[in-house]
Amino acid sequence: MEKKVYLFIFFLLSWPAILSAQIGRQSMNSGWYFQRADQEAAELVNLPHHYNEDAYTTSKYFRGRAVYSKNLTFQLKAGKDYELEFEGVNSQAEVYLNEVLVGSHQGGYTSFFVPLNKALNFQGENQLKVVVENTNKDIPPLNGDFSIFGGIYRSVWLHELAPVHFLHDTYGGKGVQLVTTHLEGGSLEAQLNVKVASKMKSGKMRLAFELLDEGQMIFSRNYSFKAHQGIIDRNWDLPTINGITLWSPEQPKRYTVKVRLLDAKGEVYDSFETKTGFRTIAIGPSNELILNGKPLKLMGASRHQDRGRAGIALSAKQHQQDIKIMKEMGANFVRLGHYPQSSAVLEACDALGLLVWEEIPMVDILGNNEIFKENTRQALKEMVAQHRHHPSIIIWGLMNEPIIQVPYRIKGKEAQQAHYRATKEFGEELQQICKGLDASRFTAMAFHGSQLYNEIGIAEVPDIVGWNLYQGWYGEHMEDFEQFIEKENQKYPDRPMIISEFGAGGDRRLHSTQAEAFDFSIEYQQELLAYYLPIIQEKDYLMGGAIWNQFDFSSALRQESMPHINNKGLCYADRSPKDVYYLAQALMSKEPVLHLAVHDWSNRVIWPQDSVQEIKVFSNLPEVDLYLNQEFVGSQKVQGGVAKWQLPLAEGPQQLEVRAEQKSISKKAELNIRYVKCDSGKLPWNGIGINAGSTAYYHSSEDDFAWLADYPEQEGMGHQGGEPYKRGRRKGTTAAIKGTIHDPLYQTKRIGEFSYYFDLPAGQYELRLLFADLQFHGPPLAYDLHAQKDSSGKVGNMNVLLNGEPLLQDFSPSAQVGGNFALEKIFNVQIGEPGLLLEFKPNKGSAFVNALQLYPK
Ligand code: GCB
Repeated sequence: MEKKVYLFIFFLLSWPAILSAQIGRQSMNSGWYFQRADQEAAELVNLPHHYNEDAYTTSKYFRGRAVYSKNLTFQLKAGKDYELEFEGVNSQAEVYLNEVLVGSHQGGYTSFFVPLNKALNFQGENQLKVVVENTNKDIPPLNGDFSIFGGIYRSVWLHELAPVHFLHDTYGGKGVQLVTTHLEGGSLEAQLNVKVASKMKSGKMRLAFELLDEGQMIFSRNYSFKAHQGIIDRNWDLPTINGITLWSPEQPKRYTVKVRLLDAKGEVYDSFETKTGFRTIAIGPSNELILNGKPLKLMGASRHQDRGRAGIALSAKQHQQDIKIMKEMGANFVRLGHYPQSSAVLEACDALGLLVWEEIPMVDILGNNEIFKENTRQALKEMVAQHRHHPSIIIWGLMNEPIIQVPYRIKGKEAQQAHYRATKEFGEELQQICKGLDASRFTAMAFHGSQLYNEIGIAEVPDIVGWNLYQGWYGEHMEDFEQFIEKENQKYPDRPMIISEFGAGGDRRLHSTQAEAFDFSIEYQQELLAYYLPIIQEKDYLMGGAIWNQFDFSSALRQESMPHINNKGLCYADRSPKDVYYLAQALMSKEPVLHLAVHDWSNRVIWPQDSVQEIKVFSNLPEVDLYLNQEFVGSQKVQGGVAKWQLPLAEGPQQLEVRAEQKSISKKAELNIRYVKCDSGKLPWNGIGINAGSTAYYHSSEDDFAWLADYPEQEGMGHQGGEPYKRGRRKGTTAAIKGTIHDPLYQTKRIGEFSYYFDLPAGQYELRLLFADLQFHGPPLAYDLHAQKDSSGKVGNMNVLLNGEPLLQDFSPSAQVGGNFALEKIFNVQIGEPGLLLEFKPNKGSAFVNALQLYPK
């Protein structure tokens, strides 16, 4: 209880604003020579730039050194001071001017300044060289589920400094801060803090402060001070400013702050201008967020900073677009996982009205040494200094799942315990540093669903405990989620709690009428979020939740259905929404939402057994009506954002329409249905494919071929015997399959002794059998198993018979190509009546097949 009272009082105070410099700044983004250490020739590039295209194709992407160089071509004025501002270089940088080291920086997500004068040549050429490294030995994060793209991936600016100018602090925070000391109703009390560097020995200076509302000045003041050589630190209490409209997600009201630095004659030396907003935050009696005196449930998603092939080298417009997509979804909250992001992101959150949790990249494990710790402290100090003026930020994140890697990296119980203690102690230190810098916001840490965080006491450290919970995904049962949070609330009723992550993978190529965890079907992702979201909204004791993740993102080390991509996004990497985006919208937005969730799977090539398809509508309207081919199907009440129909569908194009009479709105979509059957005497439309060992359909736009789920024989088609290959409770593997782009097709297989039958008309067919041994992990053995002894004991072999005749004998895919490698066998087969029977018979181990495909010739 004590803690809550403390929070309430402290956070009622508002936040400081720091204003950004506007004059004397030139872009340095164009025309850099770039060379990666492993490449022979330099190439000309523009910034933002990154050097890890390979993060999309290999987990062994380049981690190392690259050099960027360019000539400074600006007109330099003698007597002036110059400095460079780097908005972000991943992960460390050394800056050389004319071969003299003029600055360096550790940490890839915050900005830094480099003074140039000590090596500047005012007469001749100035060669600038930036040596970049994306290795992270002692720089957070040591580990993490995202790619560490190297490069100068945010903008670079050259600043020309006046003899008297605003001075940024050691951590890159700007030299002007407007700190709110009290805010009640529309009355603002604030302090203006200014740091100035002066080369002038004496002289009267004036500071002109203005606050503007839509271009109209609503407040102005002049403050005088005496210049002297060196650093001048001054604070002024502003008189109360009345009539302030508070900033909130619904009304992200911003004011323009202008501060100019002038001499007695009125000459302007430096100026700052920025947009800012005023709001209060507190934690209420039920641990809810109180914004401007009113409770507000935080609902939204997390966002990583990369975008498809552009990686992390993005324009301000691209960053803004992401925030716009989230705002349009109805989110009022974004977690910037797992590092400080571009100022363009935060400006967009200020402008559009999204509350922000921003965090430092202390992810997965603490580097228990002084260099790592110092780099982490620095990341925190820089994040707070550089972004504290954004009204959107309400939470500073200190650690994400900080002990998850301990069991894998630290051997021995005692050593592990010591590491847990060190992590807690360091957590306490970060908490203290953060509060010392900015007591006007909350701190949070995000924990994976382990009780260890409670046991080692680190859960007591931050103001808010974030839980990253994946019951029903990594964990077995979805329902365990509710149990987990209920228990936490019972045990720690005074602890503010937020669901900092929850989600499931979704791959538009995979669809299932029996969706299950780790099939990566679009349908399972929808089911999981349809379960979690309403619970998070309903539980009063939860401060809110952030879906993991708004966008599919790059994670070079991750494998799964789309190797190197984490596909838990509500949107694809190209930012187009998955249907599930509209579920989130239905549950978050105040605008009417009506969406037919059929866009991710509009071309359905399916078994006749699946002729009754579940059609879902995502909506926030109470009741919706469905029409099929202009005929009324029925009305449904919307529950938890979803209305569902089991709809028998005929073959061919089907026109769906959903209407919400209450709002007179409607949405239309077309579904194309094709049934694959071979008992009718006619040839299937363009062949048959079976995704063996999986209940998911697979349809890739790469070759527009639709593979059916692996169903037992019925009406002349399907398998008999065998079973899906399982590891534990999951079907198939998540390991990447080499030699193919169709990983999901190969990631499951049917094993044992089994057959497939197709009641096809007599004729000529092309038969393709697709194999990848998911149980063998060694290199390929010699082709002929009789000649080469199998020493692994795991390499099996099988016979495959076609209508009783041998098709493949003593056949072992792993002997030929090793494990997890795609091997395709193609046959021209002539069949007579009665159809095509394929038998898979084990010789050693079990027989298997990953997919099979038949084309009429
Ligand atoms: C987590 C991590 C996040 C991962 C996510 C996942 O708990 O915090 O970085 O990306 O799980 O998708 O597994």
